[in-house]
Amino acid sequence: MKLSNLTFICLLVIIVVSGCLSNTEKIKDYENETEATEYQGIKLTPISKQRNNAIEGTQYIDKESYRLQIDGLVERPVNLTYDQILGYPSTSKVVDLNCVEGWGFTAKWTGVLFKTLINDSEVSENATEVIFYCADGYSTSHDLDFLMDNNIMLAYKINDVTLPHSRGFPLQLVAEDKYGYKWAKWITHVEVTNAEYRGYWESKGYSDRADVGGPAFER
Ligand SMILES: Nc1nc2c(c(=O)[nH]1)N[C@H]1C(S)=C(S)[C@@H](COP(=O)(O)O)O[C@H]1N2
Ligand SMILES: [Mo]
Repeated sequence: MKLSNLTFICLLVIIVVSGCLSNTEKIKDYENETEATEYQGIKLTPISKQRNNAIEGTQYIDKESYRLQIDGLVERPVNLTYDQILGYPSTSKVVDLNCVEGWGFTAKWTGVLFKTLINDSEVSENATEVIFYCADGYSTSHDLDFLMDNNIMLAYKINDVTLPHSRGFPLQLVAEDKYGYKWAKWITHVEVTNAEYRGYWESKGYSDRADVGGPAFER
């Protein structure tokens, strides 16, 4: 009896400890990176003061097994590793994120321009729209011209630190001048198309244009 009690307690301890270990593994974000407080004279919102919300909570994407799939109306579909993405020329810019619900923040974003990322794939002549699919089942879309003409980037750093898991690691779209729901996080798949598409919130009635300052709802 005593022995089996001891066995039971040991098992319990093992389960609890292993649970804790895998948890700390999960929540590990950037290390040895210093957060920027301002950039080019613009004061940045500290990451700890930035809000965020997501339909299914934080997604934990493994850096090693991660692949970004780019396909649809392109000559050469590709599957990029995290390191390949970081290998492209990087760009930094201060951009405000404005959620349609009224909150927002100012951050320095660092990443790769969409047009740079898509260049090797060669977009087809008839393409008009780009869909961003995310690890949590979320999706949103943008006009191809919007992404190309406004130097829209996919960010892997915020305020000089690697995008935390809670914030969309490895990639968040910096959809400048569009409401927050157009800023796809945890992007896994980019599809180029010429079909109409309505993303997660857009299909529920939120504006597909989503211009900051414009109407929230629009059919
Ligand atoms: N994959 C995914 N991306 C998402 C969302 C989501 O639920 N899932 N929410 C969107 C909304 S409504 C907002 S306001 C921003 C918030 O981004 P943040 O974490 O940088 O604050 O993420 C957007 N991107
Ligand atoms: Mo939002």
